[in-house]
This record gives sequence, C-alpha cells and structure tokens, in this order.
Amino acid sequence: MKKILTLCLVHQPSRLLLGMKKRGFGAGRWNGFGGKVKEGETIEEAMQREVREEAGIEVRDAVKAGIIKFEFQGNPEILEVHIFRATEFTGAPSESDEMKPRWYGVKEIPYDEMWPDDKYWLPLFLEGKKCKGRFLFGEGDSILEHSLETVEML
Ligand code: 6U4
Repeated sequence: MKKILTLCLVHQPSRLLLGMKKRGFGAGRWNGFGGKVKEGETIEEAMQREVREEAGIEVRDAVKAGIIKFEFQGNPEILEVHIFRATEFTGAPSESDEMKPRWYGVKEIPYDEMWPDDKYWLPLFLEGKKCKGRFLFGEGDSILEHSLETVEML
C-alpha cells in the first residue's frame, strides 16, 4: 500500500521557510508544507494546494528536488514523499489551522525539532542537490535502515 505525499520547501539564498505543524501527523515538528495527493489531482497540483492552504502563499517556480520513501516497522504502508524546492512566491506567509510559518537562516535549521530523517537529506537539498532515498522507522523515532543518493534527474 503506497500513499503519495508532497512536501514543498521555499528556499531563498540564505533562508528557508518552515512551518510548525500544529496538528495531525508530525505535529510539534518544523517541516515544509504538504500533504496527501487527492484523487484527480496531479502531484504538482496537490503541492500547490497544500502550500496555499497551509502557508497562504502561491509558489511560482517549484521543481522536484527529491523522492523519499518512508516505511514504519510492522506497518505495510509506504509513504512516498515528493519534495519540491521553490524560490519565488506571491502572498505573505501566514499562519493557518495546520501550520505556523517562520523563516530560518540556512545555518540555524532546527533539526532537533524536525523529522529525524531531515538531518540526512535536508543538507543535500540546501546544497541544491536532488536526492532519492528510503528510511525505515522503528519505535520512538529510531531510524533502523536508510539509503540516500543524489541524482541528476527525478
Ligand atoms: P490531513 O490532516 O489528512 O489533511 P494532509 O495535510 O493531507 O493531512 P499530512 O499532514 O499527513 O497530510 O502530510 C504529512 C506531511 O508531512 C507531508 O508534507 C509529508 C511530510 N512528512 C511525512 N513524513 C515525513 C518525514 N519522515 N520527514 C519529513 N516530512 C515528512 O521531512
């Protein structure tokens, strides 16, 4: 069973827009904006909709920056997260029911308050690379296995 999710990070030369997830899956963590792809939507459309709903902005130039599969031990579901990078947007980031946005300097990313896999792939993202990977989670946020590679094309 595979679920497709989107994750969009607005990356400007020295800063990154993150959102504090206020409820649901990943609550209490800083992350990019995104969610499930709905029936009838393309992955790009879902990404654009989630950024609009969660951060109140329209991203202009989003391009795919990664595909990472997440598995949880003892659970047959695979989450396939399609990661996008945007640099330009219209509107002003604003708080929604789901997320509280905030800019972080690229040298002050709050890795300890993010998904534990982010410290593996986000540095590659910040270098402008594209990546592909897989993480297997165990109990209590532990990463039991992971693979990650940079790629030219996704
Ligand atoms: P609901 O509440 O059903 O509307 P929805 O907004 O569609 O949810 P949600 O909140 O489940 O989707 O999306 C989860 C978000 O978290 C997606 O943007 C993908 C992201 N995500 C999931 N696992 C992640 C992980 N291990 N590392 C990471 N982001 C992850 O950096």
